[in-house]
Amino acid sequence: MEVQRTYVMVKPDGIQRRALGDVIGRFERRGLKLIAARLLRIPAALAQRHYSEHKERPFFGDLVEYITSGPVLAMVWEGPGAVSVARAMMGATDPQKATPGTIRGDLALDIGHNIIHGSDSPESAAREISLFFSPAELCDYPLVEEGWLS
Ligand code: IDP
Ligand code: MG
Repeated sequence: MEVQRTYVMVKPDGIQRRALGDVIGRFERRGLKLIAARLLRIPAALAQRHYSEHKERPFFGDLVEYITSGPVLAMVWEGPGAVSVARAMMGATDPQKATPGTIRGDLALDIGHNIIHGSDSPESAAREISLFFSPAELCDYPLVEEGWLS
């Protein structure tokens, strides 16, 4: 499987719920590699760009308000098939429909407070990574276990 990078973000409710260690631990245990991480309060203009595909949706205003309501942890994770692997680990957008064992299925109850974001395609990943990180902030380094994972 092709090595990919994906943009993952623990949303403000995930930070308030003290879910950072759990979420990061899941990605580490799966074998993905952390390439970049930054804690930030997203400015409204950046939130609108990040979620621009949803700008006509009725929940867009609430979504921007939610994602800017406190700090988020922005991350880039890398590994074979990282984009779809991360999406599967997150579970369905609506936590009511998310399978137990997934992040949303284990930690969330409400679509308006679903803990985590992950890119939905390699193209979205490239766009979202570039919104939150400069190329120099992406760390390229080997992990000794890589030969055991791919
Ligand atoms: P995703 O986060 O699983 O990719 P999207 O459809 O891209 O799901 O929606 C982006 C985010 O918008 C969701 O994670 C959720 O926070 C919010 N959202 C999506 N649909 C609704 C809704 O019907 N009501 C409120 N918020 C929603
Ligand atoms: Mg999405």
